[in-house]
Amino acid sequence: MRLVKAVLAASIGAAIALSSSVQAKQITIGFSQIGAESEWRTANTNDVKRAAKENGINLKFSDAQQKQENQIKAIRTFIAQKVDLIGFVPIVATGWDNILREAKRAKIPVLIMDRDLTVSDPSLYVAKIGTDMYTEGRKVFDWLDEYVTKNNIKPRNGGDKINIVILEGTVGASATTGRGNGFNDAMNDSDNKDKYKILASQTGDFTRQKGQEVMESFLKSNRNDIDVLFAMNDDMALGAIQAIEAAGLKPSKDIIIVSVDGVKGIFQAMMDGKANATVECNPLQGDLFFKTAQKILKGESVPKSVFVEEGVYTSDNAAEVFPTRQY
Ligand code: GZL
Repeated sequence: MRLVKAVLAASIGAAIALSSSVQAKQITIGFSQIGAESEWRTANTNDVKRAAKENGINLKFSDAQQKQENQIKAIRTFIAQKVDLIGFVPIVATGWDNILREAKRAKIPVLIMDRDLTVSDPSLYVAKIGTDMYTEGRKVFDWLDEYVTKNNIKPRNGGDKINIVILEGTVGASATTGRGNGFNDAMNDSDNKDKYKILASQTGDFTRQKGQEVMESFLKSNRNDIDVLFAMNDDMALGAIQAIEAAGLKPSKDIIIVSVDGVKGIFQAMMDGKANATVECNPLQGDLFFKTAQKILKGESVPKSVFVEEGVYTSDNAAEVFPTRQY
């Protein structure tokens, strides 16, 4: 009987030691971030690093400086380092199949954050944590149409069309295609679709500088015809505001300005009377990302795609909401 008790005690001891060693083994995650092109991206990066720390993750973080080839190199390095899991934000939607096959051969799970990707085999990544960019685009048009109707906005040039210019995001990025498709579909579904005309649409690559430059070119060719700017992120809208003022026009009055993200800079512009509305795209995805990663590494099943919460903010509620903003 004493032998049985001794064996039982030893095996319980071994089980406790094993479980503590499993718990003690810190998870190592390799994460490839796009770069630092916008206030949104900086907030996203800060939240990833905060959440990794708070979730006890050993984070290997790589900044790709806006280049897909740098992301591919970073993922290959993570594979060589035998990390437990690979996370990345796909700067553009395509061109990932080969490197993700290498990760699959190395039996390293891949979890996507923020932007979406298109692969030939959905098993090349486990899941995606991000935002619903198509709905963000639809929300932009729905807000604009309600604003134009409620305020009885008329074309500045006396014509019969409300003329819209669009500052697009990075070419090939899911945020660009999603928001563009959402905006266009909402317009085409609207009873008021014949009121609007898209005068020009060009990439500003999600940066403030390019947004200003492209808006300057729009104004050069259509100064007195533009009624609305839809900027696919707030940073490009902030650059465009500088161009609009330099052209002697009043942003948010002569030209209605609606954008996406909800960063502090656009809240300040709305409070200054220089922007009209922003559709939130929530960058605070870190906790959801690392909790999902931990589930994956425990062998638990997770949904293929999870969206974080987001709202719409206007110059009417900017001052009230501003103190609560986290990014
Ligand atoms: C959207 C994100 C976009 C932001 C931009 O989820 O990928 O990239 O809207 C950022 O500000 O550059």
